[in-house]
Amino acid sequence: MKKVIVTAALPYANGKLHLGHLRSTYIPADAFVRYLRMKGYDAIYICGTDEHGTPISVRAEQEGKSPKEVADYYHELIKEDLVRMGCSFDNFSRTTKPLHYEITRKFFEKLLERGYVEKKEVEQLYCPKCERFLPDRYVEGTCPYCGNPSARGDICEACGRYLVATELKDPRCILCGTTPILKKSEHFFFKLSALEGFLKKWIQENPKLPANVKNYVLNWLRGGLRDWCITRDMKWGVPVPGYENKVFYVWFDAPIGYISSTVEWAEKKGDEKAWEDYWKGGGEIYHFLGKDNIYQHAIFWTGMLKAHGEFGLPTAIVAGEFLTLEGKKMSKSRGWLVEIGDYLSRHDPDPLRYYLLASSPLSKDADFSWKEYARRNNDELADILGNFVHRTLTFIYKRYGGKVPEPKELDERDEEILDKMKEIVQRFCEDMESFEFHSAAKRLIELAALGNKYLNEKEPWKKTVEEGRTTFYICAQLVKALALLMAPIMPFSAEKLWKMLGMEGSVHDQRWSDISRPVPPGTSIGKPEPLFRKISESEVEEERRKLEERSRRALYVTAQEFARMDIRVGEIVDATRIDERRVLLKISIGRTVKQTVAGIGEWYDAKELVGRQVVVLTNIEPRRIKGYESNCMILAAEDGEGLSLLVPDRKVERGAKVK
Ligand code: B3M
Ligand code: ZN
Repeated sequence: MKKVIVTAALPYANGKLHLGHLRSTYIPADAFVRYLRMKGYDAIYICGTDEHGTPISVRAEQEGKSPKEVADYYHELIKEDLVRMGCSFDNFSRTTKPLHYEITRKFFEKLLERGYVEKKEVEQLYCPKCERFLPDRYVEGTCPYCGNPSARGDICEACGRYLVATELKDPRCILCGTTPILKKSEHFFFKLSALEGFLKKWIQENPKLPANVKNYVLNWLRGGLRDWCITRDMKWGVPVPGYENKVFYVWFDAPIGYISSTVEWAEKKGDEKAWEDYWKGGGEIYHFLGKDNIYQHAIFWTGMLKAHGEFGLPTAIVAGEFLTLEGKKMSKSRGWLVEIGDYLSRHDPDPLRYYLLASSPLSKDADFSWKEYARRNNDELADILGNFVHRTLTFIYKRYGGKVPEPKELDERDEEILDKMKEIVQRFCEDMESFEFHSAAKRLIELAALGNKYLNEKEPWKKTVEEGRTTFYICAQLVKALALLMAPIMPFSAEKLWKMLGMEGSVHDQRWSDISRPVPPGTSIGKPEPLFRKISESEVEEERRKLEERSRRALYVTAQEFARMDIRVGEIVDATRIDERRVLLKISIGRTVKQTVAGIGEWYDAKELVGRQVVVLTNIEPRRIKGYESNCMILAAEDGEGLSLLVPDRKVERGAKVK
């Protein structure tokens, strides 16, 4: 049996997933693996959460939690959402498991041994105020390639380029806004430059690589490849052997997670070596991911696999482009998104799976709108597919005592319908194999529409029960084929239909090759029930209202939130410079022990500050900066000329509340 491994990008365990994730990655991968299983392949779906890197540690720092706590929380939520959406994972692991640490370390050692990794001393961005290196998301700046002003230290989300933090223009520390300095540190580099020729050829010549992926990568490759720094100076991550405060870069350990999740799957199965057939035994490897992950998979990961030497290379990398919501870019901070859990609290998974697959090719951007979603659900799923199934089954139920009738001799049209059915199934399979999921989803409706047309032509309701036998026999065959086509796309409804049709076993255990094996006459069907629920106009309005409200809420600071800020007028009683660059001032305010370390030394002289009244946020979470406690924040305005302290426009009582 052919071994196939299908992976979906490991979601960062730092937030809930939304419709965009489902569309680009998890639903297409699931439809694909379900399709392959029905082909009789030994296909497994492997995933897990990506729990390292600055995406998690930044979030943890902002919430005052440990990275592990954040990851524990989101791992469960993410897994539950995906499983409820029908994702049929064979294993869903975590990159914080000891097994993953061990496999990552071994992978690294192998690369070292084969000469693909070298140690270099390099200059890294360092925040003098926070006294720490600023890896990846700890620094923001302007992208040198596309000018996006909020590019991060490792990636520009606007142009998709992988960046090196030191090439950012106007970099700033995301914790305190300070301009970082360069500081030397020892790091490991993966020799990507040595693999440039190989990667170029591999991408050009890979017949299964979709065009969008190929084009992106070839375009990036034109700029040449630089060696890639795979370690970071921080605590959260897979430790680099032999160092205290150094971990692997998250994009080094995360894809190794595909392997460690497969190893875990084999161990759980009690067949420890079972994973090797997939990764080492010439199995096929399909990676599904969002378009912002193309570079890392096509270049870093493929390069790592090649350099390691013992594993197969990806058969294909399938990348889903972005999903907009009601025509606008989705945004967490602006509250413009629909979370999976929220969707599932009011709707079924299948219509969404169908919509996300059918709405546009995976290699093109798509839009989700509630109106269009309801239209597709109502017009296509309920009125065409559901309608044909329901007509057929209720007729059989009522007129034929709930048993699929014995056909009489088939006429030309009957034969033609069966041929067309096989042809549509054939096309469906071709679409699935070339990742044209939108086209495959349409075949489903095409087949149901054919059934409706056939019924309307035959008008069996105008005939006697006896005369209608052949027609309903043929319709039962179409219903069975529909259940099969639905299985990868709408797994829950497909199973429901399979049972209603009175078929044995699960629809998910069927094979495409069984398509022409007829539903035997005499098969007892169950009581027909509608497969799809219509979505009303008022529901659409309600969903839109919810969305608008969510984004309004995200925009505003509530009165309660504002009330939590204790802002007061205070008098500076002492100010001293504390760094040689004369930027940082340690300032004491009032007679209480409020003290802050502020980067205003460029604009204010320490001495002239003493005695002045300033506006202070007094209950900001205390931090240590340069070894000093900083437990309040002085407010200032910033413009092109620099900083200007906010001051009351007459002398007010010390401690006066600002509201
Ligand atoms: N966690 C990026 C993301 O969630 C990253 C994928 C890893 S796949 C190995 O967008
Ligand atoms: Zn800083």
